[in-house]
Amino acid sequence: MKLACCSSNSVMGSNEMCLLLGATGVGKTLLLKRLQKITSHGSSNLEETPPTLPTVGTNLTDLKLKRKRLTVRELGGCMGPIWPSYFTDCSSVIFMVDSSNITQISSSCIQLLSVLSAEPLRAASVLILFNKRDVPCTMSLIEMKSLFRMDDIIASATQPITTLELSARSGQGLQEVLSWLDSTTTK
Ligand SMILES: Nc1nc2c(ncn2[C@@H]2O[C@H](COP(=O)(O)OP(=O)(O)O)[C@@H](O)[C@H]2O)c(=O)[nH]1
Ligand SMILES: [Mg+2]
Repeated sequence: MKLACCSSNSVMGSNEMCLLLGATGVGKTLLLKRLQKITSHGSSNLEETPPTLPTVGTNLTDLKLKRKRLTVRELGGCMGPIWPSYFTDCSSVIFMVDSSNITQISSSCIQLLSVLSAEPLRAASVLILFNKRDVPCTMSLIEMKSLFRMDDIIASATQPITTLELSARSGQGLQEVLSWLDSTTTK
């Protein structure tokens, strides 16, 4: 297990902060590794899937985007009860869902609703990622959004919400995630 790991070049406090939330095993750490590789090496060669360890504590990654620098803070799924202590001073939130794990949908939905109703996040930009699109027989985006009642969630949320399909393994959707991160504005 990886304990409270921070990337070595993290410059906490000086960058805009994005929180990366979601249940254990949805693919948060792999997403960060992919984004860091693309932004630091300009490489889109994603043939190999780097190994990930369960994140315990928080994992900070700095990204150099086209328009700005950004720090992404992954919070391990098992830290759910203390996620709110990280809600201040963040301008955007990525909430990740494993599209191949139907048993996680209701708990993910409850976690998402509690994130969206948190006062410090009422003006944050929110990206909901349906990951693991490469796994055979996953539900379609339309089916996932329907199970989450996403239209109702978006209509009642105070935040601007974007939804995207992703495969952190194959790379599908990674460029869209980078574009979204680059386009969010600071509170
Ligand atoms: N098939 C597939 N596996 C993935 C994908 N994203 C992550 N994984 C795998 O899911 C497992 C958990 O990933 P990890 O990034 O550690 O999840 P985290 O707990 O949310 O940080 C690892 O074995 C990853 O390789 C994906 O898009 N497709
Ligand atoms: Mg992790």
